Amino acid sequence: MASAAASCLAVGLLVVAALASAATAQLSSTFYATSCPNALSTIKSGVNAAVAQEARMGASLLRLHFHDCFVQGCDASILLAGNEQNDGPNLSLRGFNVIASIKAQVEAICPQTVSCADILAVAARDSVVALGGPTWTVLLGRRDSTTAASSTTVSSSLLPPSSSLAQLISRYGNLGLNPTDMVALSGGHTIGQAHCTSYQAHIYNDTNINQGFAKSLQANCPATSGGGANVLAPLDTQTPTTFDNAYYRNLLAQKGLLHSDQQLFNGGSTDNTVRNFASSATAFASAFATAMVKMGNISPLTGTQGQIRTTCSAVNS
Ligand code: HEM
Ligand SMILES: *[C@@H]1O[C@H](CO)[C@@H](O)[C@H](O)[C@H]1NC(C)=O
Ligand SMILES: CC(=O)N[C@H]1CO[C@H](CO)[C@@H](O)[C@@H]1O
Repeated sequence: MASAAASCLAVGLLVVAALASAATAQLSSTFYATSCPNALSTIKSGVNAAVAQEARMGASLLRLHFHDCFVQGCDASILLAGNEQNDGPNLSLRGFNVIASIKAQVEAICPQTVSCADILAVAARDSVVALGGPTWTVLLGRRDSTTAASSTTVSSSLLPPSSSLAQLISRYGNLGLNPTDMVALSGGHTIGQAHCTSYQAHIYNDTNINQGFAKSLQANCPATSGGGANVLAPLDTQTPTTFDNAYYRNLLAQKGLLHSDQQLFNGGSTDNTVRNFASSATAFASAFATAMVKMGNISPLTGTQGQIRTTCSAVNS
């Protein structure tokens, strides 16, 4: 009796949950459990090999998933050659070959089963773990788009590093991510590198920057327009290949590399969240994991929508 009542209740709850989320995701952690039980271990091996060869690749793979989700939803449109990859805000995306190689290995064991969008989501998680960060359960079942986003969609979806706090809060808010999620996800900048052109204005023109830090960056990044095109600096100057909370301590010291980074700690509404993540590695780890799952839920294609691409860089012919 009790168990019948319980399962009745469970079915009732399932129906309510299904109705409530009908317009959003229908993702599940066990999506490939029977159709491709070795999918996740195959992706993990590929990521670990790539990160062992070059630690920065972990940052590049995390960024690919972020860009994918912010532009037209997590549908691997970012991987379609040509369009999105060549738009301004995508400046310097990398890791396409690593994803292509992982996809080929997954196709070899389970043809046309595992989407490129899911590979990106799992690779982002495995990259963070490989660099010492938190883990989380990745929800799966995304399908791949059959169209790339237009360049106007890309520009309006991704924000430039000159963005203000209000612009950041608003853009994330439109995608269902609250200011705490926004501050947590920005902690992705605890790894990886940026080009001089991305932080030039901040180190020459902003006043909310540590002067010694600004001077040391200016030594390699000239103020001239288009200058230092190939110059890179770490987004987290302390520990650029470790996924930790040093990014937030940098912000407290006015050592954010990008104007948009320092906006999170500049006398505004997110200051306390930055202080919290700077002093508590576990608070950051838990907020980051939560926010990554939310980001991974942005407008996925599910069911019979889209397709499972056989090659991530091209729509199936
Ligand atoms: C909307 C706010 C954001 C802005 C304005 C922003 C901006 C940037 C810029 C300008 C770069 C450097 C590009 C270059 O100069 O080559 C960069 C790199 C990076 N971003 Fe963001 N980003 C944002 C959010 C995020 C989020 C949410 C994540 C991940 C959760 C992320 C992860 C990364 C990583 C890992 C890199 C380094 C990539 C590499 O070394 O290859 N970013 N970002
Ligand atoms: C600094 O600001 C001035 C005035 O707005 C502008 O002309 C110049 O290009 C900026 N410098 C950099 C490096 O962005
Ligand atoms: C990897 C990639 O396609 N990067 C492009 C991003 O956008 C810039 C500016 O349009 C291009 O120069 C890059 O080639």
